[in-house]
Amino acid sequence: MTVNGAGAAERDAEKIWRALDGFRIEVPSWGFANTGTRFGKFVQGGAATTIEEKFSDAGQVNALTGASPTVALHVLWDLPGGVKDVATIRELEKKYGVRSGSINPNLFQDQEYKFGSIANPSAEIRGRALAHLLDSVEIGRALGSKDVSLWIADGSNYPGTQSVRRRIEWMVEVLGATHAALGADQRMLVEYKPFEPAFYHTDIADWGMALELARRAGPKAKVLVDTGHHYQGTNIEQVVAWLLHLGALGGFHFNDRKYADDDLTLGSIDPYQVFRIFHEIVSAREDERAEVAFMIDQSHNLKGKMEAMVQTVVTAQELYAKAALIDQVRLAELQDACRLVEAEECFRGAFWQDVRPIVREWRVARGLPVDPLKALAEGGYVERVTQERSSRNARSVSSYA
Ligand code: PSV
Ligand code: MN
Ligand code: MN
Repeated sequence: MTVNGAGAAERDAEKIWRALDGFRIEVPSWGFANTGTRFGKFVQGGAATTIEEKFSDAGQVNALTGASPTVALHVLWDLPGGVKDVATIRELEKKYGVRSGSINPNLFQDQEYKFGSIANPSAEIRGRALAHLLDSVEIGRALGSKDVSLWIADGSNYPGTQSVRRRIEWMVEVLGATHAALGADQRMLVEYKPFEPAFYHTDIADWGMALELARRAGPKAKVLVDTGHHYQGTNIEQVVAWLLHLGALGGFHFNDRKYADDDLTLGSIDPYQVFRIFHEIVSAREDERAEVAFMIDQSHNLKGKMEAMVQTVVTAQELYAKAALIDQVRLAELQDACRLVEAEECFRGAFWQDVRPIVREWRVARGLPVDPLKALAEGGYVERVTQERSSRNARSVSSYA
């Protein structure tokens, strides 16, 4: 394929191939485990219950899609022994051909975090939360993984029961100490969420709070945007544009939702929103884009875990390919001239284009299955692991929180 003298179709293909070659999205270990709602957990025969099974599943998703070479780990769920478990993880990385990605501390499950972790009024509990964060930094360093990804569930349920302002100071202190422990190649990502589990105030409720805490912590702290963590109607792509502008966007947790933090598969409800977010990334400067980690954060309660994950990665690739099709130069000209309808058509024309034939060609050229979901269905992996895992799944249900 050549750029010079190439027709529009060839230019489109070239753009898409380049975009796909550079596109990576991390899968979460917890996306392969049994999950449910706060009302109950639904057991799937093929769900992963051990860290080895999670690596095996992640390896399979990467083999089918070529786009997910790393798996996010949740410290308490995947490395209950802390740093001591690093050697096991290293073995699994070799065996299944996927590396450890972001390290997710767990500051929400322990009984002592009932009134908060890093914002708990008890200095002793804050100290233990910090110790867990420092362990997580150490795990990340030992595994050579770049990001320690923090979601802080702290908050309160009733007005007047906690001092919002003193809690800010406590968080600043702990996050500063965590930042100080980061290695040269490490970052910490600060995730926000408006509510749940807390229902009156959440200590890091939106991107402004996350940004300020990240800034106060230091230059290696960035903001993580989980697409499910906004009020309805929030213009998420505008948040993304601002964070890019400020050099503060560290990464994403992708999922979709209809109501709140539903953790549905990407693009299942509003693919146009994902396209709009990707447009902000694609139109950013190369150095800004390099800083943005794409991760999946989903909970597949009704769909098969493997099918849902492959479907998500494929959807992400297709929507990213669509965003790459936008003629950025032309769009900027139309925007500057305020030719509104033409600008809008230039933008959404890319969204409506069926990129799947080109994505299929790319898959073949890269030695990947032409249709990953079909290859999964025909490959026998799900049947095999269901047979191997079903008796254990029937007996015990792995914890999700
Ligand atoms: C919280 O809702 C969240 O999005 C955080 O990223 C957690 O780490 C993840 O879900 C798993 O509970
Ligand atoms: Mn998340
Ligand atoms: Mn969430």
